[in-house]
Amino acid sequence: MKTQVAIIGAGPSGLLLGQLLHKQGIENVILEKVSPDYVLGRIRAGVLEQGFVDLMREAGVAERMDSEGEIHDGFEIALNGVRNRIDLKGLTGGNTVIVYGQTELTRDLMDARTKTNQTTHYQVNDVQPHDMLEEHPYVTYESGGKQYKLECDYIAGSDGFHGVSRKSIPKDCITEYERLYPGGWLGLLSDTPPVNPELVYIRHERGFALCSLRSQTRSRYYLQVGKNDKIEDWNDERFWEELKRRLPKDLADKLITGPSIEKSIAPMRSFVVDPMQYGRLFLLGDAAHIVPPTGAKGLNTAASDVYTLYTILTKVYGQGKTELLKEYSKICLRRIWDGERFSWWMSNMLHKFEETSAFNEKIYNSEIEYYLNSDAGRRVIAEQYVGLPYDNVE
Ligand code: RFL
Ligand code: PHB
Repeated sequence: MKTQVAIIGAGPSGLLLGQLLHKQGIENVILEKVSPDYVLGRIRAGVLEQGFVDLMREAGVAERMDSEGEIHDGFEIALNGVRNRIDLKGLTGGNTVIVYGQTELTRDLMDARTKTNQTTHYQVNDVQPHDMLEEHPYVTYESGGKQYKLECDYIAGSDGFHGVSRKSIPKDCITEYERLYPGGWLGLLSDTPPVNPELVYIRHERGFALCSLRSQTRSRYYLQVGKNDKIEDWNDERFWEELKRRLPKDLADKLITGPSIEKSIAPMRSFVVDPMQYGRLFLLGDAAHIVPPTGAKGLNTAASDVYTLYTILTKVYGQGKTELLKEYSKICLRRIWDGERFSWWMSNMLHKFEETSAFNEKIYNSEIEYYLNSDAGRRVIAEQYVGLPYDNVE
């Protein structure tokens, strides 16, 4: 078997890259470890920057996102019971974000791939990239008891944080930067009307909370939980009680609760690998970097990697500009570190970690109060939340 670009992983990064390359006439095959239903069952991101939205449009898969996604002009940060609005549109000269679930956009990308008869092999095992430093790399895998070899020009490693792509690079060729946070996010999805039409991020002495949504009838709430907490410790009743405690009073009074349709705990981690490439293997999205979810940057930083690789490969195949290939990592990492810094900062400002000294707690409280009470401070938050521009690829 032969293709131009072998893509490992059918998450949003791999699927979006595949669709964009297909639009440019660049053939690709996706290899995915689990089933389509399993991929769609993972409830994750909800907030899309303009850059992501533009890529979905360029890929020709934006119809449902444009009709069902909600444009958000602002969001709130509640500090010790007081609500503060960040007017994204006003503070950034007209920029906004779109609330549209990762599950939905993944479904749209999968459907587009099926309609255009592109190949995705689901439930394949032992995926392994080979000869990444050679001119003719290939990927081997097992499916239905048979071994396969997929020859290609380039390999896109978009198989998430636990995937095989990054692990295939010799340790002495990369540097990994990591910060683990003591605790995680417990998320609950319910078919109840959201407590507020816009997102509310909450700093509270009992810990961080977030009120998010998928639509005006479906809510997504999160609570910061301890590092040893397990999902079994949190029945729905305990979740709602704790959320009410952390909400500003007016919101607590109007919170509508209901049975959860999904509940999971996500760890909080900052992670970057440098460089994000090894010969003809290019890492994208969570395979190369992770952020704690506080700034809503995970999927959005993945999108800028997709943009960069897609633009480079289009110029390589269309204009023979192979010299651009070695620029991939450098172009991606500049913007990635912006996303890492913002997510780390938002996490520090809004969470309560046991390891933080009483002095630092006071400093964080003072710092976020300062930002929220200053026009310049709110603008700094708004500009990063809507997403910094993509770097030129040339
Ligand atoms: P994914 O989504 O992890 O997809 C990787 C795919 O690769 C497959 N795979 C393999 N396939 C073949 N062989 C192997 N050996 C393989 N190993 C793995 C996996 O099965 C999977 O299908 O990575 P991708 O595509 O880079 O996408 C990244 C995003 O999923 C992630 O960054 C975001 O979800 C992060 N995130 C958020 N990002 C935002 O931009 N805005 C948000 O509001 C936001 N909220 C969130 C989030 C992540 C969360 N969790 C659970 C970590 C909220 C949460 C709670
Ligand atoms: C979500 O809706 O899942 C969500 C929104 C904003 C975040 C993280 C997650 O910062």
